[in-house]
Parts: sequence; C-alpha cells; structure tokens
Amino acid sequence: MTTKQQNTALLERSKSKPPKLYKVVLLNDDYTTMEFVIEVLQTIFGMSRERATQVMLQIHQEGSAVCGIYPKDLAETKVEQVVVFARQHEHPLRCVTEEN
Ligand code: TYC
Repeated sequence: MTTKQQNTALLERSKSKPPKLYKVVLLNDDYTTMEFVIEVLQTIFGMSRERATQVMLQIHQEGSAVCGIYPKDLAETKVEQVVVFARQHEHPLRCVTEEN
C-alpha cells in the first residue's frame, strides 16, 4: 500500500537536483616515480595497468590529468587517500579537486 507519507517522500526526491560533480586531478612533479603513480591510479582509481600507464604519461607530459569525476564527498576522499598513501611513501605527489 502507498501511504501519503511515501508519496510525499517520492515527490521531495523527484524535486532534488543531481549532486554537483568534482574532477579529481593528479599533478606532475619531478620526484614521484612513474611506477608509484601507476600504482595509485590502479588502486585508488580502479584503472587497468594499461590505462594507468597512459594517464600517468599524460600527467608527465602535460602537467596534469583528470583521474575521475565524483560527487563531492567521494572526490575529497580520493584526494585524501592519494595524499596519505603518497606521504607514507615519501612522495610529494599532489592531487586536487575541481568543480566539474
Ligand atoms: N614526472 C615524474 C617523473 O619523471 C613522474 C610523474 C608522473 C610524477 C605523474 C607525478 O602525477 C605524476 N618521475
């Protein structure tokens, strides 16, 4: 049975806008190893080794690349995971979010 309360909840949900999306961008530097960046792209962004290698080379050659596009909370979590993992391994790797 559909209650008045359920109808109200559905109506409210249909009115809400889709969440804003944020790009997660990895930046080039002179010290982080290529192998480490490939590992980050595979483990944190779920890329295949082949895709991770292409994206790493794009960052190396062009200065940055978009690694994924996510709702705000998830984008910020990815940045935090990258930075924590990089610092644990003493790499200066930088990662930022940009509104899409
Ligand atoms: N430029 C680095 C090197 O030559 C490799 C690198 C690629 C670093 C991507 C950071 O986000 C990065 N070792």
